[in-house]
Amino acid sequence: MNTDQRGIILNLHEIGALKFGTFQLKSGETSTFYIDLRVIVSYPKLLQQICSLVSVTIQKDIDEKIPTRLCGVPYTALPIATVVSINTNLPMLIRRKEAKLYGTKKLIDGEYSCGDDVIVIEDVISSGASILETVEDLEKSNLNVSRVIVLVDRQQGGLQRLSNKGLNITSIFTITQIVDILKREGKISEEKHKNVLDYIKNHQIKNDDSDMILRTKLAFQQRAELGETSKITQKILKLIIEKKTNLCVAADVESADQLLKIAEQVAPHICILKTHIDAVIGVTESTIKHLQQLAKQYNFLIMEDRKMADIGNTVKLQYKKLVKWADLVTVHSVSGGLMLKGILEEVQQTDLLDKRGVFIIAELSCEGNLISQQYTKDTVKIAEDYKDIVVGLVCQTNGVLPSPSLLQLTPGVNITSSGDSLGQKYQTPSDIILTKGADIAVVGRGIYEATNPAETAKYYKESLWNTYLERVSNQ
Ligand code: 5IU
Repeated sequence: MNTDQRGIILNLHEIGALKFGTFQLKSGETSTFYIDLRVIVSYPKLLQQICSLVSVTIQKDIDEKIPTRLCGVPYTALPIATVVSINTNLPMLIRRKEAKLYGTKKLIDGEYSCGDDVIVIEDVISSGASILETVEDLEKSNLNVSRVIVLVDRQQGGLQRLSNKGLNITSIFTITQIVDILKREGKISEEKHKNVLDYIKNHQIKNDDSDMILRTKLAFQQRAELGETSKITQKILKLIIEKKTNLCVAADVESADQLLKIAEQVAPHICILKTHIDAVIGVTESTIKHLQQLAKQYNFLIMEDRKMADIGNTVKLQYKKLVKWADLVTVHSVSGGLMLKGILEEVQQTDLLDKRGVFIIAELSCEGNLISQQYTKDTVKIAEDYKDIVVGLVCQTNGVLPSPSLLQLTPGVNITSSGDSLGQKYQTPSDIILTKGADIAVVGRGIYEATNPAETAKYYKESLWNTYLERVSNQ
């Protein structure tokens, strides 16, 4: 720590921005220290010194031309971001705190283009919740948060938590550095110093992977009742509960006749029939009608696994044909969230909201695929942002999907084979439901290539359902 930084800490203490004693926090908790940087606006010289530190910290990014915008987290960090903006000549954006109340109102003020890199500035971090809100709003506006700079880290685990979520986040000061200097300079007693360190140790935030535990531990019924579960996801959950099946059969056959035959055989045992209609020869309107009749009679949904991946406008065009008959479709997230907006618009126009849904591919089961961890993480965010239309993710690993209001669909299940010569990797029903955290399992060749597809489907159905019951009973 250099003399400028030491000087800033001493000044902050002098103006009462750093207080030590007993304080009641907003949360109701009692803290042994209180950081209130709002007062710095009344000390322009100190404000300038702090902002110079921030400017120096981000200079390397500016030199490398990474950021194009700055954004302060309201309210305390706004004047800091403003001064840094003037110092560095980086244009600034403001995230409105109140926009949420009005739904359609703009979230971000200022000028920007889709994909701009933004540096977020915050005064203090404890849990990191307000930074996350800002990051989410920026991302919803198609901005990319390249870095987060925090003035003071209360060292309660918030910074680590956000860093684990993939954010490039650093702090200028930690509370330990602050109290070390203040003790050394005789500004606070040994006892106050110790109280602060004890407080940090005993007040670490809980790591909230608890959401994840919640999803796999909650029963489908409980998940259907959650306020944030969409109508279409509720519909799927209710169907699964009624039929006691979380089996989806992939009917990857070559002809329309074979498709109808396998659909009839497995119909009583499935919640979803997954099709690749574009690969089936001889499909006519009457094939589709027949499938729909079966779906109605045996209470299952039809999912066209088209894995659309084009720009929004093209996906919307492709979807125009599918919306008429496919209850569910799959999409890749590679072109970003706006593609889902196109699908949602199409569903609204055809008055089918609550009857149509999308699964997004977040991971693939085949060897050598190019999906990275970051891609998967970003896909989860897109799913969360478009919950009205997205019913869940297609993924392979436990921990990817935290939200109990979304569904995890996992392909690559087979009890008699470990894979194929083209990279497919298989797992057992119990691997998929217990270890991988799947809600719905997809079985293709394991069923349609079996000597008796109907019996085999029944076997998979029971095995998957019993494993699901085991999972939720192990609370
Ligand atoms: N499918 C996968 N893996 C994936 C994705 C989709 O196998 O990662 I995304 C599809 C491909 C096929 C079905 O339609 O699921 C699995 O069929 P088999 O059980 O026959 O391998």
